[in-house]
Amino acid sequence: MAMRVAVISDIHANLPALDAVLADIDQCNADAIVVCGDLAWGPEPAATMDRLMNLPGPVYFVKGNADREVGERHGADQGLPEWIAEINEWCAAQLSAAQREFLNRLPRSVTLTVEGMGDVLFVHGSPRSDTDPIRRETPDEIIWPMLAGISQKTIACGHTHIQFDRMVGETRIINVGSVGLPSAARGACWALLGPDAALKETSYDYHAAADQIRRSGCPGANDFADHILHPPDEGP
Ligand SMILES: [Mn+2]
Repeated sequence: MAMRVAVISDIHANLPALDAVLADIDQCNADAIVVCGDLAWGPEPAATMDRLMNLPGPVYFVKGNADREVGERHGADQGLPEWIAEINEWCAAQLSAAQREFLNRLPRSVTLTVEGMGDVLFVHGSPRSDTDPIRRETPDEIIWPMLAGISQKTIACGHTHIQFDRMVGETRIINVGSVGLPSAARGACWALLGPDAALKETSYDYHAAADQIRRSGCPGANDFADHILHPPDEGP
C-alpha cells in the first residue's frame, strides 16, 4: 500500500534537534518514518539510540557510514583521521551492547512505495556506497555510476548535510539534509514524501542544544556546539 513517509537522516546524536523533528512529524499523520543513517556519532549517542529504537509505529532504518564505523569501532588504523576515530571509540563505549548490535544489523538500503511517487530507494550516501557524496552541484556524470543497476525512479539520501531535490537524467534525487548537524541551515532538516516531496526545516532552541552538547563529555563537543551555533555554508 502506498504511504506517506517522513524521512530523517544524519541525526548525529543531537537529541534536542531530533526531539523537535519528531514533534513536527507527529503532526503530519505520516504512515512511517525512514531514518537514512548516521544516528549515534555525536554528543549524546546512548540517549539518541534509546529514542530511535523506541519510536512507536513503523520505522525503517538504513545504515550510514558513521553507524558502520561506530558499530565496528573503526580506528585510525582503518585510515580515519585521529579525531574521527576518537569520537567513534567514545560513542561505541557510550552505547549498550544491544545498541551497537542494532547499528551493526542495519540494512544498507530500504525500498518503500510512496503515495504519488512510486517505489523510492532510501540510502545513506548513494546506492553504490555509504560514503558517496551527492550534492546539489555534483555533476550528473559523477552521479550516474553511483546509480548503476537500480530500478527505482526516486532516491532519498543524506550524508552531505544540505537539502536538495534534483533530477539526474531520469532519476529524482532527494537529499533530506541533516537533523543534527546541518550545513547552510539553522534548523533541523528532514523531508515528507507523498504525494509530493516537501523539504522541511524544523526550528528549535539551538542555543540550549549547544549548551547541552558542551556538557556531553564527547570529544570535540565544543566543535559540535560551534557548528550548531554557526552552521558552515558547505557540508562535509
Ligand atoms: Mn554520513
